[in-house]
Amino acid sequence: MNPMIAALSQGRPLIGLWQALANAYTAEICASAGYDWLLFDGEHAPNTLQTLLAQLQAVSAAPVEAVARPPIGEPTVIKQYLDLGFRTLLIPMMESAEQAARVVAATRYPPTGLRGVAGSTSRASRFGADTNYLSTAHEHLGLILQIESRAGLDAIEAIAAVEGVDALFIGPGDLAGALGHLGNPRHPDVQTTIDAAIKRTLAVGCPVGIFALDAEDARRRFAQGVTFASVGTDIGLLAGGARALRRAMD
Ligand code: 3PY
Ligand code: MG
Repeated sequence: MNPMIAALSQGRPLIGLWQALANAYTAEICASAGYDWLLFDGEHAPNTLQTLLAQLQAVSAAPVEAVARPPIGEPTVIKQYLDLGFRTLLIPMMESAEQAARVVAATRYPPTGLRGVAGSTSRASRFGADTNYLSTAHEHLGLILQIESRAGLDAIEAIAAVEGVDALFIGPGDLAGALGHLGNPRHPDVQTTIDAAIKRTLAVGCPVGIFALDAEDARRRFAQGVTFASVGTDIGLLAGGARALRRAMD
């Protein structure tokens, strides 16, 4: 089983750090900091398959789950991420059970799904050294779908019920925009909507995670039953540290 999904099913809180610098060296630093998972962002960070590969290689020796977010939940992109060796994916902007089923199918080989077959040229199969890869790949995958729009909110139960969906993840940034509070995820309307989304996801027995706004927000969300939260970003740490040091010299 996928170790992150196994830990989530035991309800162990998993603390994550967002990786948006698109850089293997900084990813290696973050991988040594004790987080449970790192999110490599192909949606909003300037990543290519090559930069994602370098980051995955840089963290491979560390006891941290490398989660990747493709820019879109399309089969062509998903197979490239899986072939690189990412086994846990976070898919943005999920809005219906049909869409979720298509994403699940994109991660499974035929006859259950429609993932293309790279065979021994994929890093995921250790270049053919894992001779069972084609028949066992699905056992190691973790699939987390993002809820971050009104349509996504409406479909929480339906999306969570799709076989192969392991967890849902709330995106407060996009959700704030969708609810008319662009740039203000702390707005009370956004916060109460998130409270309800968490409750509804847990009520159908599905683990739920969130992009927490800060450590305090993460603690509050864990107390509500969220089992995985990113608590900051590499960019935030670098920018915050750089600005604070400069201010200290005023
Ligand atoms: C959001 O907040 O919209 C996300 O996708 C998490 O970064
Ligand atoms: Mg988003």
